[in-house]
Amino acid sequence: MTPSGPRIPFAHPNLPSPEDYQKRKVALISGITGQDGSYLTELLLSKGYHVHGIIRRSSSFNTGRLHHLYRDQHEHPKFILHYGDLSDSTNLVYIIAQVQPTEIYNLGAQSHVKVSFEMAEYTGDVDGLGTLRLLDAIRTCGLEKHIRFYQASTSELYGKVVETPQSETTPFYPRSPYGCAKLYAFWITVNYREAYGMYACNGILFNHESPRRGRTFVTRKISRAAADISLGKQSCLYLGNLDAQRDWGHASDYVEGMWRMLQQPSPEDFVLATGETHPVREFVEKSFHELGIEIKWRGKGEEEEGIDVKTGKTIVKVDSNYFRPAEVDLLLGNPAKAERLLGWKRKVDFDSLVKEMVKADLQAAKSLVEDQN
Ligand code: NDP
Ligand code: GDR
Repeated sequence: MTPSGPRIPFAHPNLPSPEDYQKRKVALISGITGQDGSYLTELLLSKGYHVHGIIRRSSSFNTGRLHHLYRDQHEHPKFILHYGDLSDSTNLVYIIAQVQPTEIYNLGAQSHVKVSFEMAEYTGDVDGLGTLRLLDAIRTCGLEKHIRFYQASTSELYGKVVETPQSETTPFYPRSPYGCAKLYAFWITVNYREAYGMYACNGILFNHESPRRGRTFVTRKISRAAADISLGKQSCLYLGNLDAQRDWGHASDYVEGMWRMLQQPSPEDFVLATGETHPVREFVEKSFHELGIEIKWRGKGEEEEGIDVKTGKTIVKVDSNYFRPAEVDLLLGNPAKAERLLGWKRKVDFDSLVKEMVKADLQAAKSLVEDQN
């Protein structure tokens, strides 16, 4: 017996074959207002896609990262935003039925690991069950053979170090409610691929950053603070674990990999990473160095601080409030499969990433100072 599942309240009565349907190139992005959503939108618009995004209703402005792309839909009918939420199944069904996308990129998530310890149930609901809701919405619309689905999986699945470098075959051992929710999302994506023949892929992406990175993630927190400290607008940067090591790439490279995953003859899961790892401490040193400030470290553990060599002032301090109940000590990815099968390779290296982020934050901080004068 072939499993078929619920049928078909909304599906188009004259649905073309999956091959003909795919020719339309219509993308739907959850999490479009986030860092990756904005770079992916740029990429897909440049490739001639119609791009639809799901945005959350908010009392304050949350579309800043799309500002340079968005025009009123009367002027720019190729880019349309819809109100929605990964916790609202009916809304997801409605959007998919209306948009009839050829590709869905599920980037929406409560994506902050530390926050997930404080909002564990919510994170499980949105990051874990939210993925199920989207997959089921596709089936409810009768489009499971027509839509290609990308799931934003993460190197946080590896968590506790079992082996390095981490690849598609490394066992998972998540270390946070976020990692556990994303583990469910990973497997439900695999399960729907196997159970219903859906074209559904997991991109297991290692950390990727940019000037558009959220301000509470460590790289952006550092680049902003370094800029502000160099201008005398802030005196000290407070951080948690300086010894955690991450495989940091640039978001613009990684969205290219997401797109490539959905252009293959058959769906598979892929790691995207740089193959290099660096401690948080090095990101701090390099950021200040870009601004002509050299740091020397003094003390250990919770007492550690970074001193400006020239002035003798403390400009970095450890604050244990930023430690996590369980930490992921080391991430180092092996992108060999993506390089071989997708022809993907990161373009931006670690030093260029730090430079770009610090430069952008310095410029922003300077123009704010000018505005205030
Ligand atoms: P961001 O935190 O910048 O963006 C998250 C997006 O999800 C925002 O658009 C946010 O909307 C939206 N969102 C949050 N909650 C909901 C909800 N309940 N319903 C619908 N949308 C929601 O993340 P990134 O762009 O950095 O990451 C994109 C995805 O990739 C995430 O799923 C993340 O977990 C994953 N990932 C990220 C990596 C990275 O290094 N950046 C690495 C590996 C995976 P709003 O703007 O309104 O808050
Ligand atoms: P991460 O990113 O948890 O890897 O998740 P984050 O930048 O938050 O932390 C990286 C490492 O830096 C240490 N750290 C601090 N982190 C923050 N945020 N603030 C601090 O003050 C601080 N001090 C030290 C952390 O302990 C950690 O070890 C990101 C998110 O984008 C996830 O959504 C994504 O899945 C993973 O990357 C891959």
